[in-house]
Amino acid sequence: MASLVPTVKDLGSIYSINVDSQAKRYARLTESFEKTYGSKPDFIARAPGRVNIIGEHIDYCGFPVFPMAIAPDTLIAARANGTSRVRVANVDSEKYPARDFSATDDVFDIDSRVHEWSNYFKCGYRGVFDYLGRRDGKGFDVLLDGTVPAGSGLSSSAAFVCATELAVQRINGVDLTQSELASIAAGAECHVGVNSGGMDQTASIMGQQGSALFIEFHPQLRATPVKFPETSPPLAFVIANTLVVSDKHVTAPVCYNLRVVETRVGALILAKHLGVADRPACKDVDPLTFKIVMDEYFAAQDDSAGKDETQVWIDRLSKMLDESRKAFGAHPSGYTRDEMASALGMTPGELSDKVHESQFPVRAERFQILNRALHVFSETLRVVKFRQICEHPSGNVAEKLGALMNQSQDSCRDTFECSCPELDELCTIARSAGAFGSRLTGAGWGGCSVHMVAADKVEQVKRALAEQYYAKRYPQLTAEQLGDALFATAPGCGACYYA
Ligand code: NG1
Ligand code: MG
Repeated sequence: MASLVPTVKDLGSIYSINVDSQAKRYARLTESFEKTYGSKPDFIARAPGRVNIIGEHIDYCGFPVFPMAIAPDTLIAARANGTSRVRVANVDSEKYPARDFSATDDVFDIDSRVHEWSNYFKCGYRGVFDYLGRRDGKGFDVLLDGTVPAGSGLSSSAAFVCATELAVQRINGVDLTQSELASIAAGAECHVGVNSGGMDQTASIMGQQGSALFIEFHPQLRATPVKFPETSPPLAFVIANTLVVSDKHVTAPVCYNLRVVETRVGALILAKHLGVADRPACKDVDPLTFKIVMDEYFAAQDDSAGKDETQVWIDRLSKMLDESRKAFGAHPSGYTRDEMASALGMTPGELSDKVHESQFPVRAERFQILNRALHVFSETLRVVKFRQICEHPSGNVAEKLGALMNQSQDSCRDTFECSCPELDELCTIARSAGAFGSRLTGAGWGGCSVHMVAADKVEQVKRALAEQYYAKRYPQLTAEQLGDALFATAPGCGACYYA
């Protein structure tokens, strides 16, 4: 069994950088825990953030994505306290003050209107017990140390919720599978008011050292490790944070949750257009997604004979792109609420219920269904092509993969409208400095960008970003802050325990 303070060798398999400082971090956390609660923790649970390489805003449409776990993470030091109270504290106690609540009632009572850090802990706790159908959770003491910057698109929230789940199941003597943990965590984040997909939680739980993950959500959750092609010099990834904080909690009604609604309404209208809306697979599912509509449309057709899996994807998605242009083409500048409702033969109130607006309210004059659909289907095409190039490399693989990342960024900026000037600027600078491909990662509207770079160009690209972006926009950054905002990363392993 691993010790509470992992050896440098243990850590080497998780953190490709700063292994010594990580060892000190675990030791410090154990010491602080002892100072706070009077005894050593029983164990430390760790869950990483992730960077999405390609496949943005398609997880909640049921389509596959291509992320990898990274070194920044959440550590939760935990010890059973023999009561039913949970005491949570954070090493950054100024920003995140200590809280105390009951494991049997309070964890089920989450006010999503209040931005409160411990809500994410409650989500993780509640997720496990909702799944078990019980309310008899045990109390424990918690000290948390997170290094994934909040609101940066690197999934600090998933790292927090997944680490919590790990701690909760261990304290309560429960043993869930990785798929259960990932699905529970994905569903649990809805309690903080975000109508999210399952990419982040799956990457955090199932991440594999040295591989990205091709994650499918439908018909069931499946994560296939995929290695990047071997090139000379090897491929490396640089993450650059705009330092524009995209606070989902605040922006959800006009950004993230609005996009979810636009794609959900799109799925309903497309199902009607394709004549599959009344089939049980579409009628009885909630929420209906573009993936389900596509599968249902092809269910009765024998379109895959003699084709490999990638070709089937490409043909089906191309057809969906054509059909989307037909289905939504009469509303090139968007739908009003009335127009969406009438396209579906519903009242605006019925439609609002259908997309769960009481839980996730959204605001827009016009809903851009055509553009959102074009992004979703074309982005999925890029994901399956990206995977195919990784698995069957030939020719200029780095250039091909980079081109797909650049096209993804164009689509996120122009068609899905989830970029921002700072993200665009980072991409332009990195490409000029030699990156093969550059794009935003995660939800967008701020947060981080990711750049695929030849290993021998990492310093050159970082220098260009430091001089042309950070020095100009954030001249006051210390070297340490710059290091947290701009760093190279490699695929790391998923959630685990120490001791
Ligand atoms: P981040 O970047 O963590 O806010 C969000 C969603 C993902 C996915 C991406 C966009 C959450 C917890 N995560 O990620 O499910 O939809 O945006 O691809 O909301
Ligand atoms: Mg998040």
